[in-house]
Amino acid sequence: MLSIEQKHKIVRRLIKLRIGQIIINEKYRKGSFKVPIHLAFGHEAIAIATNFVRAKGDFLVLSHRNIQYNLDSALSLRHHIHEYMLSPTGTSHGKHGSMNLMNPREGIVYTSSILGNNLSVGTGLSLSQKIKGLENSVTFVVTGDGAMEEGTFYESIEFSKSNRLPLLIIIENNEWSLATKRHERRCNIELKKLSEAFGSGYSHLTGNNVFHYIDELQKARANALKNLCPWCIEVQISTLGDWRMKTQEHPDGKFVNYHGGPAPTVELAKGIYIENDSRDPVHVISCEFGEEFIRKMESEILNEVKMDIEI
Ligand SMILES: Cc1ncc(C[n+]2csc(CCOP(=O)(O)OP(=O)(O)O)c2C)c(N)n1
Repeated sequence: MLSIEQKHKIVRRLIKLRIGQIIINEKYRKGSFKVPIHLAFGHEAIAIATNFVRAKGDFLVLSHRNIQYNLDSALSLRHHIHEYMLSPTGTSHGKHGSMNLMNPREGIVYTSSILGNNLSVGTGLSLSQKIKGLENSVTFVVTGDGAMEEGTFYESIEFSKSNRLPLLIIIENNEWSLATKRHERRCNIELKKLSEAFGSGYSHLTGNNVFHYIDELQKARANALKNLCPWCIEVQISTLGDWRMKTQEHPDGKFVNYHGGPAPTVELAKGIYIENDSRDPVHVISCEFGEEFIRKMESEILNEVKMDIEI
């Protein structure tokens, strides 16, 4: 059970992550960065929950869309921004940029821009922990619904089950892969049944409530360790900040997933809320703590950020 102080700290991290992304988006739009970035508005609840639940000695293994995990773990927004400028003062000394950004000091030991590659690397890392006798170490791998189509997804579940490895696979299912919606490109994959077929655990997370996600991840981590098996955690996510293209066929606008690049509809001047429903983790915590509390936190964090970087 989280204390109210712990809850406030978590809310603060979530708002800080949203503000950090908004500021990066502004700078991105102005052409300040040397690398392409995949923003993750709407992915904040699962990222904060994962970083909160990870124990010392656990590994986190990421893919191209990793800002939500890395920015929350970064020493400061300034260090993170410097990394995107490929500056030696960046989080990773300007060597990894965005799509391969890792932070081993904070347990983010590998990040890959090669779709699906992080699953096999994560499985191997988990095996190495077992060989070293580090029995309490869990490896978290984050992937998307598109990456699930890579063969290594299935091989990694099979391998970690066969070798009794506690591997937590977090699938951020935003229903999109580049410019195609899931149903446009493939059949539905019933991940619950697939997990059962391998003897892997499965959890389905919806609603973007960071505290609920923490609960569920803690249970999944404990179960994966107890049963020494992989655990798939499918998280329903909407990547926010999209735009709508008016066409003859879609006079009200066809949804366009911006995948990478600046989010066209997000602006610092509009504040930290992007949607007024459960797709937006900021809206969800606002329902629990009240808008006034969130706005106060927003302005405190913005003041801190202004002292740290030039907006
Ligand atoms: C092996 C490989 N194939 C193709 C790509 C190109 N690519 C980059 S991101 C992406 C789509 C990823 O979709 P998803 O896993 O759903 O993540 P999302 O971007 O939606 O968060 C593709 C096909 C790649 N990076 N690596």
